[in-house]
Amino acid sequence: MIDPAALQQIQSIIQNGKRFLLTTHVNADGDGIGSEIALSHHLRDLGKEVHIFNHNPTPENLEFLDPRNDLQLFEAQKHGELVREMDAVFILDISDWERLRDLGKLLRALPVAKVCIDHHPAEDRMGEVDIILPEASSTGEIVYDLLIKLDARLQGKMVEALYTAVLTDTGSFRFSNTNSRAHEIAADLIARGVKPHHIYQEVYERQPANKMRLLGQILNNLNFSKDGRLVWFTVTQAMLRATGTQPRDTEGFADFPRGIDGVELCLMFLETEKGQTKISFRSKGRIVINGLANRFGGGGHPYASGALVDGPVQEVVPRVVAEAKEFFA
Ligand SMILES: [Mn+2]
Repeated sequence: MIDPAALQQIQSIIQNGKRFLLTTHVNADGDGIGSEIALSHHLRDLGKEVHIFNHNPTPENLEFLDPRNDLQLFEAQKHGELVREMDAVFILDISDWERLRDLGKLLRALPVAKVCIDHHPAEDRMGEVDIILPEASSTGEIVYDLLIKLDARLQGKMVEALYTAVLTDTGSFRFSNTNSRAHEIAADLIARGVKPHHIYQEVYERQPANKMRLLGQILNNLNFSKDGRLVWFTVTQAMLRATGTQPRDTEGFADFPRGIDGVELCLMFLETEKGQTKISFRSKGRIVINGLANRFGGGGHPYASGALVDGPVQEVVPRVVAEAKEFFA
């Protein structure tokens, strides 16, 4: 439930502002991008000027949401001045300044109205208005509720974007965050014109063959422990080079081994270009793992978390696996 006072504040921020900036976390996903697109359409319907700045190029499977190329790659040099001219900022699907990189630094110091909408358990206070609802399936769910309350005209790309947000963040309505609200919203969006098979094809059935080859290698080399309840794998830069893939192609891979009977916890270790280790923690729902992610400087949801650790995979993997094993005691 969106707090009525927060809703009123947002209404006045929108009413009083002319130029709006929208952003989301690094490695923007369907939820972040879907939320940006939906909200941007509403603001434009009201005659507002909208700029959407992200930190990475839009993943190919989400490009269908942005036929006009509204999503821009933020460059501090090029866009700094424009950002300073904004009347208000919407920060979506993230409540951590660090994960807004250079743009975060700039925004944090900027004396403009900031609205943060997120469903991750929050660390920082981000804006004048923070709508942080960890019980929501997705940021898309909160943005949908907000847009309904704002009497937005929900149609076209807006409904596709919201559907994509809920669909992707619930793992196609499979994960533990899938709630009745997510289904109700999906049903309403379908009634408003979304074609589920169309969205599914765009999001999930246009993957590059190279990505599947990389996945094949990974599935062939899974490591098991604790009687098959703990599974982990490593993706090295060498594997990416050999298959002609990018780090972003590993999106969703951490969820694959969940399909194996008996698996309770899956860890994916991704070697970054700079030699750090990016960890994805996925639990099937018995073990709460954001505490484990916290120990390595990360965070997230109880059953889906992440961390970025300074240190090479060879060193980080054994350390994290050893600590993960303690969760099975
Ligand atoms: Mn999300």
